[in-house]
Amino acid sequence: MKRVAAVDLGASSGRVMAGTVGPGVLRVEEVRRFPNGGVRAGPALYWDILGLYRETLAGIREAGRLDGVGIDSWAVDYGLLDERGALLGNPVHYRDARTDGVPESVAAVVSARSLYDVTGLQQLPFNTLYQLVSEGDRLETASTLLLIPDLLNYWLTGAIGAERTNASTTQLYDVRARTWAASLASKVGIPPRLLPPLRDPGTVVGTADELSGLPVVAVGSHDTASAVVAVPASPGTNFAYISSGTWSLAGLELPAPELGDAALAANFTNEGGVDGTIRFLRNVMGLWVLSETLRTWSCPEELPSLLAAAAASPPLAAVVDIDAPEFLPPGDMPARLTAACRATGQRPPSGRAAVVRCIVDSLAMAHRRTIRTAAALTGRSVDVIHLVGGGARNELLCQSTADACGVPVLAGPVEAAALGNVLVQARALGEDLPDLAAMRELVRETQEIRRYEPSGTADWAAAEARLRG
Ligand code: ADP
Ligand code: LRH
Repeated sequence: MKRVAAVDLGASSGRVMAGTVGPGVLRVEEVRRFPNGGVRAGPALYWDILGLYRETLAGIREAGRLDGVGIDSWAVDYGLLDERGALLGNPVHYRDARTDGVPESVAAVVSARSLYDVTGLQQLPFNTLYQLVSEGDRLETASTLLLIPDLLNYWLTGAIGAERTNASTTQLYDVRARTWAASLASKVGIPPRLLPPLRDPGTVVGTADELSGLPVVAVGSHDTASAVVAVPASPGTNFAYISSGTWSLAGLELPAPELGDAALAANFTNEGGVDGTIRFLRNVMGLWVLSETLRTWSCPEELPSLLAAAAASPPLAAVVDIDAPEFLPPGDMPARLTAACRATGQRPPSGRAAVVRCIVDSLAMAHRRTIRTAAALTGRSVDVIHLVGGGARNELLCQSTADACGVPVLAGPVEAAALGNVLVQARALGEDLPDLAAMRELVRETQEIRRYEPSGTADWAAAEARLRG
């Protein structure tokens, strides 16, 4: 039996969970949860990285006796270290506007096709490559780049390295060779010396002096990689997954990257998973639009009652393309939804319940489009969708996703990323969990999962046509 702490830092909240793993046993309990999000200071949007480190340390100390700790977080963002190992500037939030226009300038140097050939990554304006290019001359004073979990691991242990699943989200990683794409980095003006040695999930990074020598284990440090470890898929099923939180990461698990022209045109990503798997998925804008709407209305605590009211409003009265770029930056989402409805000739939702219904329907519609495209691009069929993460608590979203996609949705676990983190640590520390199938079986046997059948009550195909205007 092992007892480990999983530090899971999401864009909306961070948590330290204590996990117990043994034969037939998988339990996680929340030790500490703390809010996370952007901090605007002057012209820039930052993360409160020192606050996150402080909360992480406090949570691990609160967890009691432990055999290890592992950290996962949202992807792409980083800190730069100087040659002394001190942090050069506060990590910038991926929703900051500093990369506006950068993808276009990079495209003039490296074509989208050759970028995709090497990295297999979805074009998102905030990919680490674009963020680094936007730093300009500042890169000259830096000696090392550390992604967020690697930065916290470094502060805990003094060890420098880049965990592979998160490295695969930078657009500086060669998805086939499984090395840094050093010549691509040079071509776009990023010094390859910044890129630290790669490490695999499941390796021990070092020990934390501040925590009485506790072993620190590299997990799938990209939160989505950890979440997909804990997708409770049964062997032999044709499953898709949606890791539903701030983003909806919707797609398939593949044994090898899919880098064809159609995948490039559909802007699908090939991220590296635990045990050499590939996550072939698209970033769908996610529950961010809903949480930002509630922030605009100053009523984040009213989420459950607003969802209940939305469930009682008519479905598909208005749907928008939730993946449109205007929904990426922070701001007044209800106003943006109104504009998007008008632009497609639809009557904008009136009243809060209708606005929430419009967001949930639009998100379910994007799930439909993305899962169907993933299936078509790979020639696979999808018989069931596993929806994990905070969105599994949203019954309206789960039911609407089953309805939109026309297949059952199995919702849960809610804390999938923490569970995947705990499982990979437990294996690294000697528990008998030989492969992903064994880990998923343990999740299936021990965690609460709820099934939603497609109800067939609304015409999603007609609404999809309307969305195009
Ligand atoms: P992240 O890891 O990206 O921060 P989470 O997986 O923690 O995201 O999911 C957060 C989302 O879960 C919230 O934005 C919210 O929409 C949803 N959520 C949390 N609690 C509830 C609840 N009680 N009912 C419905 N949805 C919820
Ligand atoms: C989800 C996530 C996602 C990334 C985004 C930046 O938390 O890691 O996989 O694309 O954050």
